[in-house]
Formats: sequence, C-alpha cells, structure tokens
Amino acid sequence: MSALSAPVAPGMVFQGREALEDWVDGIAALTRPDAVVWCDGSEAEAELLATRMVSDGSLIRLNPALRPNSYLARSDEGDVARLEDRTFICSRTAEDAGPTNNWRDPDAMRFELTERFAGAMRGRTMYVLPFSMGPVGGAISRVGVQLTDSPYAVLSMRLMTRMGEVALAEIDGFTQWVPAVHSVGMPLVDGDGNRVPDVAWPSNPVKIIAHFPETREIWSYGSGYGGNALLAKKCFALRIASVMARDEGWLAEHMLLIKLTSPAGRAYHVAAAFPSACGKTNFAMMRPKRPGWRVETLGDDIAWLRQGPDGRLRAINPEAGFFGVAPGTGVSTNPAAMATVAGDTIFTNVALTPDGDVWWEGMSKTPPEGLIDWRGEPWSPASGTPAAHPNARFTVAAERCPVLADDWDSPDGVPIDAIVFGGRRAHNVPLVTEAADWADGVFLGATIASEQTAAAEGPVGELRFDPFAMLPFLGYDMADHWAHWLRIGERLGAKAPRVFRVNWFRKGDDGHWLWPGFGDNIRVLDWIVARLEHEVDAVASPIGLLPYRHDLDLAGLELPDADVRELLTVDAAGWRHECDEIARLFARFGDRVPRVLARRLHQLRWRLGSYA
Ligand code: OXD
Ligand code: MN
Repeated sequence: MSALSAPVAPGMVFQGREALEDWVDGIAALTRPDAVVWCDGSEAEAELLATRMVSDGSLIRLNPALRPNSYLARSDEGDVARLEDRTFICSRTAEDAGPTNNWRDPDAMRFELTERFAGAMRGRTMYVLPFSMGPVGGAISRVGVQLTDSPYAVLSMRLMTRMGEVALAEIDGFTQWVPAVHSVGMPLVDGDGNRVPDVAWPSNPVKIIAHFPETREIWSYGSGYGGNALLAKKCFALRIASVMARDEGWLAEHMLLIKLTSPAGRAYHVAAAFPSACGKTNFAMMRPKRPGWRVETLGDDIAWLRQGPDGRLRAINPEAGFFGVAPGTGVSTNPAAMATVAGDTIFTNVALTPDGDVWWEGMSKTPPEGLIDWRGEPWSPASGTPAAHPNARFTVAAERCPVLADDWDSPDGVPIDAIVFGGRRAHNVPLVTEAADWADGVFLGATIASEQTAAAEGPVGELRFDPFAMLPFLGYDMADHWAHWLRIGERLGAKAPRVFRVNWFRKGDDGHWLWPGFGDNIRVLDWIVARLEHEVDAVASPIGLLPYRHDLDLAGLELPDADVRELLTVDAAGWRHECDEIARLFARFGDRVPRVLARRLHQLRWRLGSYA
C-alpha cells in the first residue's frame, strides 16, 4: 500500500483545494470504490439517489398524499444507536483524552483503520460531501468533507448540513477543512473478487468511530446509523470542534438555541445544555402556555459560541436540520416538530401504516390497525414489543420548522442573554436557580447529573454525572473543559451571559411529577427574563439564587402548596450527600480540576453545614 493510501500521518494539515483532491484520491486508492461522485447537494441529485434506493429496496417511499417527499429506512437490528464503547478519542496521550473517554493510541488506531478500510468500498460508490457547519462563510462557521459509501448518509447529510457546491466553493487555497471518512464496512466484492449481493442496510459487526484531535480527523467504520455515520454532527460539531474551540478560544457545546420573545416584545437568546433524552427538541420548539410569549427555534442539539466584536458571546447552530427521536413526539408534546416532519423527511426505524404513512409510540394514543413494525414485521399491541424502535428518528431540514427564528442562520450568530443547564433529577435540584457568577455557572455545568431510574423512584441514589451534557461528546479531558469555560468567562467579563439551572423532572415522595413541564416551562423562562431585566429579587440559598414564590407565574396550574414548596426548597441533607458525589466526580480528574471549582465545592459544603 502506498503512503498516500494510508490514513494520514499526525501533523498533516488539511488545507486548500489541492490537498482535498489528493486526500480524496488517497482514500479512494485505499478503499477501492467502483466510482467516486462529488455531490453538488442539489434536489435533482437527492431525488435520483432516493429513487435508486427505493428501487433497490433500501428506502420505502411513503404515501405522497400523506407524507410528501418522505421515506422510511429500516436499519439492521444491530445498528440502531450511537455506540459509546466503540467511539474513540485518539489523542497523542491518554491524559489529553481524559478519564471519561475511550482513548486509543493513535498509531495503533491508524494501523487498525488502514487494515479495515483497505478495499472496504469495493463494489460501491464513494460519495464526496463537502459541507459547511454554520451559515456558509459565517464568522463562526467551518467546513468539512465527508467521504461515504452510504447513500442514506448522503441524503441525511444533505438535510442536516449545508452540503454540496456551496460548501465546496468555500474551500480555496487556504481554507482548513475537517476530513471525515465513513464506510459501512461491507464491500460488494468478496476476497476472491466475486460480486456479493447488497442488503437493505449494510453494516459490519465490527464498528469503530475514531477521532484524531490533533489532526482534526474523523474515521468511522461499520455503522450506518445517526451519530456514527452523519459525521458532521457529534463527531465534528462536538468532539473535533470542542478541541478546535479549546485551541482557538471558543465553545462547541451540546446545547439547543432559542429566541424568546416576551409579552413586552423584547427578544432574548438562550442556549441550554441538557443530557441526551431530556427533551431538548421539545424545549427548542416549545409552545408557551402563557399569553404573549413566543419561543422560536434556532437549534435543537448543538451550539457553537464565540465572543463577538462587541465583546458579547454570540452563538450559531452549526447544523441545518434535526435528527430527532420520533417516539414520544406527538401533537400534544411537540406540535411544531409534528408540523416539521409533515413532509420532506427521512424516517428511520419507525412503524409503517397500511396506507403508507408512519407511526410511533406517542404519536397518538391508539395505534392504527395493520401496522408493520420497525423490523418489517406485522405488528399489533398484542405483539408485546414497540412498533417503532425507541431510538427511531426523523431527519429533516430546519427550514421546514414552522417556528424557526428569522435569525437562525445569521452569519454572525446571535448574542446570548442566558445559559441554562438541566438534567433529569427526581430529587434535590429545585425548579430553577441562578448562579451567583460565571464560576458558579461553570460549577453548575460541571455537575449536571441524572439519577438512575431505580434511584429516581426511591431515596437519592447514585448520580450519573454528565458534565455540560458533554460526557459522550467531548474530544479532550473534561476538567480541562471546565478550565476552558472559566477562561472564556474571564474574557467576557461583565458581558458574560447569566447562568441558570433548571429541573423539569422533580418528583414527590410518592413518585408524582411536581411540575407539568412542556409548554408550562415558559413560566420558568419568564422568571429568568425578569432576573435579566432586574425586575425581581431572588432568595440566596447555599446552591444558588432561588425565586420568591410570588415572582413565579403559577396562574391556572393549581399546584398544591406543598408541591410548590418542594420545587423551591433546598434539602440540606440531600445536598450534603450530593457534595460527596461531586467530590467523587472531581477526584476522577485529579489535579486537572480547576482550583476555583474545588474551592466552590468546599464553600458549598460549608454553607450547607449551617443550613437548616
Ligand atoms: C442525540 C444525542 O442524538 O444526544 O442528539 O444522543
Ligand atoms: Mn444530542
């Protein structure tokens, strides 16, 4: 094998058009596809590809009268989700990856990838997908190029990013681009050179999703699903971008982005980090239940934030589409998402109705009769299994969202007024608290946690921390990320956005939800805005500033007094236990924990000691 055809050596800079052409040639020489196609991102190209996939059985065209220009894909049963234990950060040293990442020696990984990718695309077409993360040419935007042998990935990347000619035009002699190589790992030619038939969802039992932070490279092998295959999303926009952001002084975060307009007509921009499966898409498309408020969507999963020329923190959604979890999405929980996916959508692993539409648990109370489940088998409620896979997804362009904010693709991003952190906490964490200052805000982000289900039903159990909701998505040491946030705060100074922590998931001792959630969460945003406008005071508590009850708009909720009290109280004993857990979390990172945060924990313990 020539040097050109091996994964590139550390230190290589991926810059300019000529290097791009050489790289594409090199990967083609390694993977040996039948053809190489540079995608232009046009509708005609997507239509041709989809038509071909329908005729070879890898996509099902949905009934155009019910779900125009939409398709259903069914994945292999062994390829249904992101794979954290097969996701690797191959930084030069294990310390740089930190104790929460799977580290692999970069040379050993390069050796393995070279073997796996050799001939991996035989009999297939290799597609070249130039893409822009963020508005093309925008101040915070970056470009990447994905090579893939999966036409499903091509169609999805076209919805999820600004893909094709517009992005390629951005790559001139000097532009740095992020290289991302993807193969489903199932060549259509066997070891003896004979053609083998394709399957509807090609994949390989061996799966590797590898990141090389120093060279900003992504290599993904063996999976066609979501974050494993749409490399612009978690691989680039979070794992690689977080390293670029660390080196260049900005932030790449697992955050939704909304524009919030108050009854007074004032607009605010809020970025919010929640762990996976905590309702970010619902929050991003919230239909406020209080009159006069408006929530508009800029992004539902990832935000890139950078200090602007005016000194304020500005943010973009680097993506151009949504890859949302379908089950649980319905007209009562998220009407805007339902309207978004009314057409031009690729559904994966949902159920099929007899009239050629889709269905999933939570779309309606009663499932339609005659469903075909996500595996392609006839299904009825008596089947005892879900009709749609719990991680079934919709992939759709942001432009289809009826509540998309007008400034969602502003090239300079939007100024951030407030940062919100949240987790799924049955106990301990109040409905909302405000951080006293930026460092306290970093402490809140660093200590985001969820309780395990079993624990959620009983007394406070072991916490699963997900600092900054970035546990599976950070490309370097988590404690270094906290230090980076502190540095960003120093630079922002008085112009830093205020930081809040919310918890929609608190339960009473008998297990009932204390807070209605969904559109009523606007009541919490209302209080946050009142704080930004200096309209209300707050109560100091050991864990942050709490609302006065009379400042929360609870009209019409008819919450029992005891529930409201519980939503806003600090249980000192529970928090002392939580401090022990936080200390255990910090201990995992040793000396790398910023001293400021260790001191904040110490102070928190001290304050709790004298708190009744
Ligand atoms: C996602 C996730 O798919 O966070 O967005 O897992
Ligand atoms: Mn996510």
